[in-house]
Amino acid sequence: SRIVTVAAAQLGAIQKDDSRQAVVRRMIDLMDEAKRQGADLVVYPELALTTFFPRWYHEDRAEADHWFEREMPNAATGSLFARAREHGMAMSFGFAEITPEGRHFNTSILVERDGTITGRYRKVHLPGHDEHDPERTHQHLEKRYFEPGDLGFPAWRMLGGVVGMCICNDRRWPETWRVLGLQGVELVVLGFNTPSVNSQKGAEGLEKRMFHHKLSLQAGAYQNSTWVVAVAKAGTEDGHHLMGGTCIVSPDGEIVAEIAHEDDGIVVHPCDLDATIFGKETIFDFKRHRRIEHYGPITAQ
Ligand code: CDT
Repeated sequence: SRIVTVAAAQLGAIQKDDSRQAVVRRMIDLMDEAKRQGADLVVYPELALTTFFPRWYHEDRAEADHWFEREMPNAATGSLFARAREHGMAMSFGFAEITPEGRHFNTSILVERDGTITGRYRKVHLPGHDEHDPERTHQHLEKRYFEPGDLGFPAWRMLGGVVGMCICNDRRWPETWRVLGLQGVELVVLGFNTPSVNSQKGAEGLEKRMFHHKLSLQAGAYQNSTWVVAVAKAGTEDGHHLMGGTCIVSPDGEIVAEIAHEDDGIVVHPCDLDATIFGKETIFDFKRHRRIEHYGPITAQ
């Protein structure tokens, strides 16, 4: 067996006025607890360092730049990297990235046990809209503040296995999972900030949102025979509620661990990467069973 013990480290709400330093202190507390529980890898949410700022409209987009990180690690996150190195723990977290050329991405990284950033992923499927929409119950302006990721869906050799990332809305797209699956991915880590109501369909409340969340994760895991670790930023941020639903899904598509509250907290599971082998060599042996001659429309307009 190849056991990677993973801690899914959920963050409760982050208010607009909370500093990066205060959030990093919370992340370190979760990391210390993950260490006590034997974790090799700790996974934090999407946009872990700030509130979910795409809910706030700025006519001048540049006014949102203060939510973005110009380098990683930086002054605010140096202590997080240092503590991870001290613990010999790998980690993954999301943040808003601004490149030296001034490009904006919704990004997450994979950091090795020694602090090296091995993997960088930039969110491909940006949900929401790019102009203020008074018809909605709340704004979801990811298309205003980010451009679609330009790195595809890579996977990396890490922790003795093959690890990939995606971010939040990406989990709803089978293409995300299959592109990762085709690289033999054994563990997919992802963070999310999911409002508990649909801004365009008020009646679609928490229960259905949670169902679609888990449905997407469980299908992605099963159909590609991979572990999935999905981590929420949850709770009420300046009056806006984000659902929880942090969980770890096995390559059989079963939820094996989950968090039932909406505060800071971890859930830990020993993920045996060898448990991915059966599915990959039988029903989802892509080499034997895929019929790509029929898949052309997927990449056509
Ligand atoms: N952060 C993120 O991608 N949230 C989306 C909300 C979709 S509704 C605009 C999600 O897929 O959970």
